[in-house]
Amino acid sequence: MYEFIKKQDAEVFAALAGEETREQEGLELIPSENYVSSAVREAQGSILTNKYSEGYPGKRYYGGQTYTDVAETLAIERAKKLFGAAYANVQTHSGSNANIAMYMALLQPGDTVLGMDLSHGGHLTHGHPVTYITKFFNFVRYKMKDPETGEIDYEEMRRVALEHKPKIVLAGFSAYSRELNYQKFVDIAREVGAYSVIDIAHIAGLIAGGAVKNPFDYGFDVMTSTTHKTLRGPRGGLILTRESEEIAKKIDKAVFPGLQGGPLMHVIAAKAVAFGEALQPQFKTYAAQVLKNAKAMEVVFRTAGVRMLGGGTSNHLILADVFGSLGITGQEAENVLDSVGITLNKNAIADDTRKPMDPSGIRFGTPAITTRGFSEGECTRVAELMLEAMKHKVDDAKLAAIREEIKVLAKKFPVPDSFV
Ligand code: DSN
Repeated sequence: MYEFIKKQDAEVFAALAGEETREQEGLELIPSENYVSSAVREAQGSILTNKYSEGYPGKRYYGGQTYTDVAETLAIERAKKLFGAAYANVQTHSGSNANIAMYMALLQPGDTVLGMDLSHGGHLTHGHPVTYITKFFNFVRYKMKDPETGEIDYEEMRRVALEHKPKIVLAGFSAYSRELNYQKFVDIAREVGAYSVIDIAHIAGLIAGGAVKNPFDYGFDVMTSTTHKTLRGPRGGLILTRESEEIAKKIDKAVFPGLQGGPLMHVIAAKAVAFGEALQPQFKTYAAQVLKNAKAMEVVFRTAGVRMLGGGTSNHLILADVFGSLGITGQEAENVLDSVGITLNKNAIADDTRKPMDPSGIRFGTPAITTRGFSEGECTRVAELMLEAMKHKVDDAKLAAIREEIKVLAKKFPVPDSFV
């Protein structure tokens, strides 16, 4: 592998080879990461990177689009089928771009969005003050009513909506482990005349695989997403419109020429391949197993008395208050687990009193290890080893033994080349 890079560029080759070993010998528990198939990587590494294709299939600004049109149309049609959408835009380079384009399509400067507070699980692009979009749009927030159950404060959400008259009611999250009450979001949006939008980046694969509910079944107008998390595609974005042609047209215009220039046609071809994989029956089994594996890890943490935000998980991720329960900070936990070959991320917990760079929590999940073929037994063991490592964070001999066990486990479950 990488034979041309190896001959030509020793420095980049060393980085790629190092990452290859890191991924093969360690366990990836960052819940927003996954492994793609070799077919997805072939498409992403293909000659389509050579092509400029501004515009959309059949309506491009440059010539030579016979094959780019085929690739993009396949991606669009497969995305529509996967999610039950009438329209799909597959051009956004990322989930953040998908959200920005969605705001540009549906809002005028100064309009208001009602979204989830970052500290309760929302995403930066849902209106965190550090982001540039907050200079143009006004963001108001909702939170969990009770971090112990994860239930959203829908009454307060409705009150804020009635007071601020948002143009968008935005559901979705990047650090939240329960299912939302979709009907309440849609009802509140309709009551105040807002668009109902959900950012499904984290759970797109679970929706596509039928392991969790599809928000379109509850009447959401638009769904934004990434393609590289549970959906197991290349890094990129996706915007789906349930039924309105008017909204879909606004979204297409906002993506190009509004926000982006030439689409990444190699990535779009890789999206088409990944969506094709997600349409296979095996993907349903995968999505269901992601949830079962997360539950198995939840049981270990609960038995050990570790506080989990939302009281546990109904999806692919767990947010654990390790500082409150084990006296180890999120950063310390991330470091010690990294040293034994387990990659996850520190994460703020609801109303965290600690700083974002060294918060109280860790966030971890099962999409990537499930792709490797882990089932509940392996996941239970990984959760036990995580607790052991955190409890013995200064015991080098113990940590070395855990590192060895992780390496053996990882080697037993190599990252597969193909999922179909
Ligand atoms: N960085 C992603 C995540 O980890 O959830 C969200 O953008």
